[in-house]
Amino acid sequence: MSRPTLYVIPGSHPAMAARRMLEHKGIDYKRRDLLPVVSRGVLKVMRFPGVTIPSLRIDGRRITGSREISKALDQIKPDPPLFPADPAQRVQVEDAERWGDEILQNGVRRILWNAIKRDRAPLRSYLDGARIGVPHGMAVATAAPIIAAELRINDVTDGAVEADLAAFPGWLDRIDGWIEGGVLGGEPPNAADFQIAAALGLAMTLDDLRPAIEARPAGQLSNRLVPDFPGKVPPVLPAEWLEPLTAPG
Ligand SMILES: N[C@@H](CCC(=O)N[C@@H](CS)C(=O)NCC(=O)O)C(=O)O
Repeated sequence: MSRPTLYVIPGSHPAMAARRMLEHKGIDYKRRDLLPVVSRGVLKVMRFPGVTIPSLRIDGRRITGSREISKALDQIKPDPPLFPADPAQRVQVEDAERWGDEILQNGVRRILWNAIKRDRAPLRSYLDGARIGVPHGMAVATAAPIIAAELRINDVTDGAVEADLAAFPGWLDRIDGWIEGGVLGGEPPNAADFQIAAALGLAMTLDDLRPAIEARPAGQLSNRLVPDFPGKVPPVLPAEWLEPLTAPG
């Protein structure tokens, strides 16, 4: 098999999930770092089936989407498996992975872009170790149109982000429940573990969110599977939006 290429955006949580899954499988790959929005054009020209990150070129196949990638990796290299062999357990992992993609991943993305809208300087910290073809300082200085596009593409309204933060404690309860029930946090880690751990890894790069996450089983799972998520955003979100996360009990 020629060396697969994984297309990522620095700081992308589903891309981090794909990276960790490839590493977990022991599949050597090339990483190509792209800037948001620019990524859409590149993936289109390369005839991927979608325009989002992560996308993976492997074994002559072009795959777009973190969940499509987890499935394909198990077909291409079954060991160690990303999905349990037992059909009932597999459904539980698929459900948790889907929730991690559709609910948690989108919520964390909206929260991050809302924070970046308020202070763009931390963008640079997400570029650590990335090769984007332009100096990192220049990328941040010229990021305004990219930020505006991401706010639009991802429906990042203040109302949506306030609602995401209100829902966040319930999301953490759900993840802790899955860990307690053995759907997440087992050995070997499954596709839902990687999907959810990567989203929480990105969430914990925000100083506003980390204290509410890191000590919980969910936060520990993330730190174990994605210990080095680059990026750091100092406190920037309105204090009243964070009350659901800081309220005792
Ligand atoms: N839910 C999909 C979505 C991916 C997604 O929206 N990726 C973002 C990066 S986190 C992206 O491609 N953003 C660039 C853009 O939309 O221009 C997955 O898990 O693969």
